[in-house]
Amino acid sequence: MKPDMIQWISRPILFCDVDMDGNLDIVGALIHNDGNLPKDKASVFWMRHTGEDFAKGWECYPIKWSDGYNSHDQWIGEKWDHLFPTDVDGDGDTDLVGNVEEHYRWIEGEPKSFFSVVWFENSTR
Ligand SMILES: [Ca+2]
Ligand SMILES: [Ca+2]
Ligand SMILES: [Ca+2]
Repeated sequence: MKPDMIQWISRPILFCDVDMDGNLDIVGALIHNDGNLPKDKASVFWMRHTGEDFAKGWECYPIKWSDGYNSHDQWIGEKWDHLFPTDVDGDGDTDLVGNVEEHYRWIEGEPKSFFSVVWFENSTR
């Protein structure tokens, strides 16, 4: 069973050896559900494979917690589209690059849309 922090609708999911221990891990991201992605959900997460039983040998870590914004609308909220593993800073470990959309947030009475490209530096080493 998935840890509670990632029990939500998933978006990008990919295998990547985040901690370079020779075991492929899983990184992924979640999406809002009708504008809601609760603060207790990891909007971007890392599931580390411990190398033990494939069905049970997983530890789950948040890379980014949800911002908890709740618009109550279908297509509005924190929506991760892509994650791409690559060594952005050239230090030998694999970082993550992702993009996220947040549509029509109401800020000071005006609808605003945000499209962001985000780099998550790998700090496991
Ligand atoms: Ca690993
Ligand atoms: Ca790196
Ligand atoms: Ca690093």
